[in-house]
Amino acid sequence: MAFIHIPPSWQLPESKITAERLYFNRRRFIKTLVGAGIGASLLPLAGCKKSQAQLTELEATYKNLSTLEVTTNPTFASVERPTTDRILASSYNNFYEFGGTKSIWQAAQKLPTEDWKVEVTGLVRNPQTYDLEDIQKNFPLEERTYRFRCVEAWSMVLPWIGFPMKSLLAAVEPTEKAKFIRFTSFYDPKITSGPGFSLSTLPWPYTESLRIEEMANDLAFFAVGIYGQTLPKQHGAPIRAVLPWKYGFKGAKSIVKIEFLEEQPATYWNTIVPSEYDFEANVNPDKPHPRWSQAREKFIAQGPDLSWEWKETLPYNGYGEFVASLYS
Ligand SMILES: Nc1nc2c(c(=O)[nH]1)N[C@H]1C(S)=C(S)[C@@H](COP(=O)(O)O)O[C@H]1N2
Ligand SMILES: [Mo]
Repeated sequence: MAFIHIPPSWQLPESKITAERLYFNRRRFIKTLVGAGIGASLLPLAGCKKSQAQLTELEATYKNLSTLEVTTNPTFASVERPTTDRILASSYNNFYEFGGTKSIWQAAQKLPTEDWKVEVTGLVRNPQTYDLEDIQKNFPLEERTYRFRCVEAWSMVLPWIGFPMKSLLAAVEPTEKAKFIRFTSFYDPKITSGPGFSLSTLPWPYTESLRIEEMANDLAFFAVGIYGQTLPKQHGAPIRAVLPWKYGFKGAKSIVKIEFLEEQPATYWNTIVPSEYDFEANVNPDKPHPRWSQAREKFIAQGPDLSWEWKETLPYNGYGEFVASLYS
């Protein structure tokens, strides 16, 4: 195996240094992930025409979804760009539990979503375990059309259905000690076969985290649906995080656990390559990724075959009026 230079710990900023991160970064991860992870193959499907058989199979992934009758939140009824065609959004995904390419929609159908439960635990006065019925009963659903920006410099506009994270805060009442929230995604090595390389060395399960103040922001959203129906598995059924001012990787899919913590936890991509995926991960056109510019994005809107239009990337993905004060 080729040797890849890993900077010694004294070259990393102090804040990045924990025993766990050093262990993962230096001993195992970077050598398999640089060149194989996020961003390695932008738009690998470009130029590929979907066959009729593929289109039929893709549409079959919507067959068992339920229709959700919800009202649109008028503040988020639309953005200045067209909504991405459903067929594109559901066939161009990141979900490393089911593969390291954008074409995981077939593999993701193995995700078992029956009897799903979400445990809400940690520093809260009122811990809960919700099933999906409880969620619908406790949290009125609404539709919000949000811009979506992946750290790999592609973007979409997606019509999510769900509820604001601040409603969950009100329901479980975090204690004064709670400073961070951590989302944990479904993981079962018998089912989530991973991206096909270094499965046992990746920091599964996928986790992501926010500061409590970020979770309390009006934009932070749990999605249980998209395009008027429950989420197809490839989008992270049955419940996932949507944080439109941050890069897409902060939006953990298929959440099974939500924990309130005192300390900032390690998270999946930040553990693997901290120099490329910082904890905050706010969309920022002026801060290039070490391997590419973030000034522009490939906006993916019209299908069924993949194509895009270059657009300028906006600070906070266009949501500065809602979130900039969190970072001043
Ligand atoms: N559990 C889990 N959540 C995840 C990912 C993942 O690989 N696993 N990928 C992230 C990334 S990089 C992006 S861009 C979005 C993609 O969401 P979408 O496929 O629904 O568009 O999911 C995020 N959430
Ligand atoms: Mo992403």
